[in-house]
Amino acid sequence: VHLEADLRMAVEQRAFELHYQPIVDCASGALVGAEALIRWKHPERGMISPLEFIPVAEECGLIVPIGEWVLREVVRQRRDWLARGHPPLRLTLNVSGVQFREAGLPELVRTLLAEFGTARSSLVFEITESVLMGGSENVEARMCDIKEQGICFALDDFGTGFSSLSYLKRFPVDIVKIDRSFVRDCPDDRNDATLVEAIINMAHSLGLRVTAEGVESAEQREFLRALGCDYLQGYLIGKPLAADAFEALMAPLR
Ligand code: G
Ligand code: G
Ligand code: MN
Ligand code: NA
Repeated sequence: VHLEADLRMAVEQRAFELHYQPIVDCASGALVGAEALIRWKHPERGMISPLEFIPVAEECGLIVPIGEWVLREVVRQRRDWLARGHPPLRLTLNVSGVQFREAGLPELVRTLLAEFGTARSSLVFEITESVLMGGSENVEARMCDIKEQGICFALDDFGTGFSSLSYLKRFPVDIVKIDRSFVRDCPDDRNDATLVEAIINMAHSLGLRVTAEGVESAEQREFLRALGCDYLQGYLIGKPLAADAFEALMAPLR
């Protein structure tokens, strides 16, 4: 009930942190990136999951300042890691539909990239299919505007929504993230295994890269490797980690 009021205060006090979940190259196992995932440090309730507060934030508009904070924080974090000699990883962040449609987003991206001197092709915006569904002309123009600044787009939770193949063709998406509900029962469940194979082949034939989410077993990893999946993410690879713990993970790569 008081979530919205608490959230408003959290925005003012910057009571959020980002955790980073590693993403590896499927063929080599090399660390290539991380997904930034927001956490809310609530004074009484402890860490609150985004599943609980992002829908509230979208409802009341607070997602705009929160999303701006996430973007700024990712860009700042990337610069600091590079300055400390860590490898140039590709950082991905979730962009909500409300934030994506905000008039000021392309300008914000421009400002932050200039301010932090971020190299091209180092950031990925994860959007869901629902974002592509409203007003296609505007959506496409906006994606192009943002992509011109070197940012890539990944289609998150692929397979769970309307998953129209025409979206993949029509919009300038670079990466498809196969939802973890399809990966979970692979390779034993033949239906899921067939679907995952079909998504990978279709994405590749359209020139897109594929990230499998929710990879939890070595068997799943080998299955995905055999299918030529590009990137892996999931508890087998690593859980989301606080920034300093993630930095420790990168240290041997320096
Ligand atoms: O990390 P976790 O499993 O708790 O994330 C739950 C959900 O919250 C995921 O669907 C994820 O996409 C979403 N999420 C995590 N971080 C962010 C964020 O910074 N912005 C938005 N809009 N969604 C996020
Ligand atoms: O919707 P999105 O893909 O952004 O959701 C990411 C969420 O998935 C994160 O909250 C993260 O904690 C969760 N997650 C990441 N890897 C795994 C995994 O291997 N298994 C399960 N069950 N959840 C995962
Ligand atoms: Mn995501
Ligand atoms: Na997802």
